[in-house]
Amino acid sequence: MAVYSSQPRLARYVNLLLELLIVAAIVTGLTSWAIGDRWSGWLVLAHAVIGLSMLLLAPAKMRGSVAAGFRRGRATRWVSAVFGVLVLVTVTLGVLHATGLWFGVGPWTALWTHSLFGFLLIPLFVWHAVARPVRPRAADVDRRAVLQTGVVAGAAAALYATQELLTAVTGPAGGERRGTGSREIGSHDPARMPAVIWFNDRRPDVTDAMSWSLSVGGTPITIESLWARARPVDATLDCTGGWWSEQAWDAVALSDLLTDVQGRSVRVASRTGYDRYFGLGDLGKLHLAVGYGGHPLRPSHGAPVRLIVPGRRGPWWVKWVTSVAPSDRPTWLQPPLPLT
Ligand SMILES: Nc1nc2c(c(=O)[nH]1)N[C@H]1C(S)=C(S)[C@@H](COP(=O)(O)O)O[C@H]1N2
Ligand SMILES: [Mo]
Repeated sequence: MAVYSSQPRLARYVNLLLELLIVAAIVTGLTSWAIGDRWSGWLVLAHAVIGLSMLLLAPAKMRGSVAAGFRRGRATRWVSAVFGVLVLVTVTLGVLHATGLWFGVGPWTALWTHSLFGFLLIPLFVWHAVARPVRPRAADVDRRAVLQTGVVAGAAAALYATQELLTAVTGPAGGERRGTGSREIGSHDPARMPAVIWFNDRRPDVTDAMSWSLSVGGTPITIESLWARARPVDATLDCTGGWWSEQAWDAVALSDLLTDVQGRSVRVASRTGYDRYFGLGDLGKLHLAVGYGGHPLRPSHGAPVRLIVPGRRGPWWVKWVTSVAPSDRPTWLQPPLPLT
């Protein structure tokens, strides 16, 4: 492994910084995505600056260890190349999403594809970190390194500010952007609101809403009785695919239907098997919606009844709900992506 420690200082520095940036990008990306609205504005800002820093370092990386790696000609150089290209494509998709220059094709929105590639990057990153370890020397972490890092971060922040200013002025995307980075579509116009379903899920055939079977805390509840109790609740569905839409949902608070819950969480399950577990502290936010703007939900939007969770991202908004039940499962014991 002498080769690595004999790398020039600048190449070592670039490699180390890139590695830290990728970890930071994955962490900020995943958390901004998982937590909902509260801190996501700051996380999205950090995520953007991290991504742009990686772009700025790309030329130095190409001149340094990429060129050297190709000269060495190991068979696995192609895996490294795929990794590098995937990083560049992922960051580029992030920029396309943020600027609205390209929204994507159909369900393959720029942001969704960005996240998918982000997930694919994780194993490649781990492989790369093990197979091509960066061997920093104690002397590398000096004033010069701190200064260089400051310059890279400052340049990336300036680039981001310019990018945001240009998009605000020229507005290629249209649609107001939230702190989460998502853009507005079809608010108070459900016909224009997109419908999103995971690849492995399928919309159930609902022929008769009135015979839908829904049980809340073990008690059967009819759609009719939900309509009778429903009140308008303004809430914003913010899909991780990069769009948001506000509707006046006709909805009933779960806290009105479910009292005295015993257990560690509440499981909300779809007829399709898709489910999410919520902490008991979240119960006040959860609502069962049967319509929007006084009209019943469309089949693709979860008819006859779906969950709405103000302040949480789209994946939590379970559609075609058949059961709400207390559970002993802690909420952390669920996949970040609902796999049905
Ligand atoms: N049963 C089920 N519910 C689901 C999904 C799904 O695939 N299956 N997708 C979720 C995601 S990712 C989002 S963004 C919203 C989309 O709601 P919409 O189709 O009404 O826009 O539903 C959520 N609820
Ligand atoms: Mo979504």
